[in-house]
Amino acid sequence: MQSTLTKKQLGVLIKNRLSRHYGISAEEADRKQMYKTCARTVVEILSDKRTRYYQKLKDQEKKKVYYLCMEFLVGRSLKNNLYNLGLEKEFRDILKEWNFDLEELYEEEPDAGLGNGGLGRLASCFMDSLATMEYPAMGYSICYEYGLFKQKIVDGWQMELPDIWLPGGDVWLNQRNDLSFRVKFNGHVEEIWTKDGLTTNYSDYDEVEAVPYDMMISGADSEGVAILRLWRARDVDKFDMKSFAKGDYNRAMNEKMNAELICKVLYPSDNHFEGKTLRLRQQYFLVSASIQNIVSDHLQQFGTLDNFSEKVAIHINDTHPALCIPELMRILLDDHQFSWDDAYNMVMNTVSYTNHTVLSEALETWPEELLKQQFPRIYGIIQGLNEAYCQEMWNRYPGEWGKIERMAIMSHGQIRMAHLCIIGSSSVNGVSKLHSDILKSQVFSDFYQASSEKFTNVTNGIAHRRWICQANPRLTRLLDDCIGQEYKKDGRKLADFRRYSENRSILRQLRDIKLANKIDFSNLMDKKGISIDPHSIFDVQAKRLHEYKRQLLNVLKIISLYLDLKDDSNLDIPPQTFLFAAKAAPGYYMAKEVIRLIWHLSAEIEKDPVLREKIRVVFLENYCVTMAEALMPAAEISEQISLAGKEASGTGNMKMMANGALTIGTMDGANVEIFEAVGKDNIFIFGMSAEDVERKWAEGYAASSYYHNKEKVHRVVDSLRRGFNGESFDTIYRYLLVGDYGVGDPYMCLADFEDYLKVHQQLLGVYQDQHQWNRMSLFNIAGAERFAADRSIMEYANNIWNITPLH
Ligand code: 26Q
Repeated sequence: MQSTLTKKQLGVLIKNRLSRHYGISAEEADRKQMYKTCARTVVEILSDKRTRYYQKLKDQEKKKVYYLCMEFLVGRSLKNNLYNLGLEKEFRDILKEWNFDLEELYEEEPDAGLGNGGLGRLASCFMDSLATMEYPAMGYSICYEYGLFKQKIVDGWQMELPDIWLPGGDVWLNQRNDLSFRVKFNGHVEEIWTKDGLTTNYSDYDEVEAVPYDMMISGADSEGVAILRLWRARDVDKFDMKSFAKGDYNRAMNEKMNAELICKVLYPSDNHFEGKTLRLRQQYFLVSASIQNIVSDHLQQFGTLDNFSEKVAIHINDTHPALCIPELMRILLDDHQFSWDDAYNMVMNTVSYTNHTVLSEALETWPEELLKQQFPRIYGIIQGLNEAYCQEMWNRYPGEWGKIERMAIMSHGQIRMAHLCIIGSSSVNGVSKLHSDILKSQVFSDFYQASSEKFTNVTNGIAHRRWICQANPRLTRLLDDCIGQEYKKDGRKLADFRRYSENRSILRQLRDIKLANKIDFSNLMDKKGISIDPHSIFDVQAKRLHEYKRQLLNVLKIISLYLDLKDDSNLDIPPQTFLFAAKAAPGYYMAKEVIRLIWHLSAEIEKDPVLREKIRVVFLENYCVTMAEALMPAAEISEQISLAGKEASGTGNMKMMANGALTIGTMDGANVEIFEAVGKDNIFIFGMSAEDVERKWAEGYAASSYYHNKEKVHRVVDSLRRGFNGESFDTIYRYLLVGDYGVGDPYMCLADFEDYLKVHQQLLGVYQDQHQWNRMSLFNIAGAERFAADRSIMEYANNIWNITPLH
């Protein structure tokens, strides 16, 4: 990677800044001061770079994409930006002269945890690709004061603590004092007939000011900088003078508190819809501020909206920003006097939508009444869209009331946000081949029949520079030696690594690298008082805790092994460490129960000095991006065991394979494409396919039949009642056998259990043959070739957004 600043120049920049901010010299600074100063220096470098880049973009009048998402799981920024700017060495060297260790400074930075998991991390990986490939792009989200909660486990039970990231994280945010927009809530809408036709009058509304804070993300070895614009809510009338004058001080202050409540905290539910009014207000706040900003920028540059959809693409990441569709309609209709049809066509030609889930409990539906009360004008426009669409379908499918009812935006007093998105977008995509097929054939099949041209797939990808080059420098050096540097900008080149599959020296080096990474990770854990044997197999399941992801199935497997070992402690199995990392949504009882089970099982095993040499269970507290960056390079087995048909894609699966872990998984989400990439000999697949699952439901599924007929199932399930570490897990026992509907758990753990055990045994057998294992690992690293976020972004750019890079 290129750099333009010398160590000396950097030294001057940093010293000047230290003296300006703190009045101290480099030798006097403490670590925190030095971290902040380095971060501020990087921000200054980025600002210059951005100015140059944005001028070029403007000169070229390029079409731009705006990526709207309620979450961006950014993680840390210092290391990523230094790496991408090609300045890591210069910073490291100058800091060393002042007795600072750059790696230690990195540790000073809190994670920007403005996301729940996969969806938010994907958005962040995409920003990296957009900047690196010099696509004109901007991300929009909310500047939450508190990100995703910090997890603490007390006696096995998850507790949530606030994530206070801004002191320390704020250095990356540039407040744009010159820019703000007003977002209107509540009030009344009147329709008025004038000589020019129907107009609307909106009155009695409340207003909140949206103030942008920009985070800059450097492209890697490129001129590009992506801006992530985070909105903060501020009270418009800083103070309610009327109440104040009347002596009502509390009320005068309360008004202000209400506005600022909007960006107080990120909702912590992942893959689960929570119909809270404040969440809806957050969504509209993001959407309204962003769309106003986009339209006003466009007008400033072009002086007209006639070419809007030729110059602007707006992408909505899941349905959460769906209100941008009626919001853009509103601006075109009310502020710019577009006709309804022109406005609708303009919106449709501008907006595209990605779906991230097929779980019915995650699909957003909001009560009509709530929308009507919160944003009456937006409600009216949604009604209009609904009526027009139903009419169109009526003309197309006369008499098919059932079908039209199924497709409507509004039904039974609810607004279906996914339908609004499909109807208001020109493109709808899923995030893996299987997922996109399920959207077409099941979830949105009526829409697919009506408008098949809208539907497409873009399989997810990861920022491989972050997840390989930055997170795993040892592997990066080996790759550089073997296949050169090209893969950094062109992920497909990773495929060249396949050439080394018969090279014993390279395979041994791969093994040494994995061991060194495992030792690093256990040293890191040592500091937290957790002891892990780096010579045991690292078997990792790291992802949000959710029933469909089946952490419970993994636990059942471990219990089975544990019971085997209790029966015969001489059992010949290689030592294994089962690592779990997962946050549960705070109100998700069953998820918290599973954490409790993992924790007590771990405690029970720890008490047995013989057994714990063979298997150990570790629950890693407070999983976050930074922990993932240490964990992925150390993982040997990647657990991707969701019930087939439920995981839209998964991206942890890609991160682990890229770092040489082998997948044990079901044919779900992107696992299917990982299987295609590495071939059947380099992955451990088990369990029912998505079709098998459908068939099983149709035939009639009963968990108890597995319990009664399969001896191993019986034994494991019974052990839950007896419990571990003195705690019973009767709730989980009943969940598995009875569930909410009397047929057992809805994610069919017991149905896949025996096959899972069998394939896991097989995997342990292969592990004994180190040469074979390393070869498989190599094929996984090479196979990660197609899972670079750069590839995903190129597909979006070419097939959906129709944008081209700067050069
Ligand atoms: C919605 C309404 C109210 C409150 C919260 C939410 C909400 C928040 C987050 C709903 C869903 C999410 C997150 C979903 C998510 O992360 N999905 C994951 O997206 C990844 C990227 O495409 C996929 O790889 C995963 O398979 C998918 O589960």
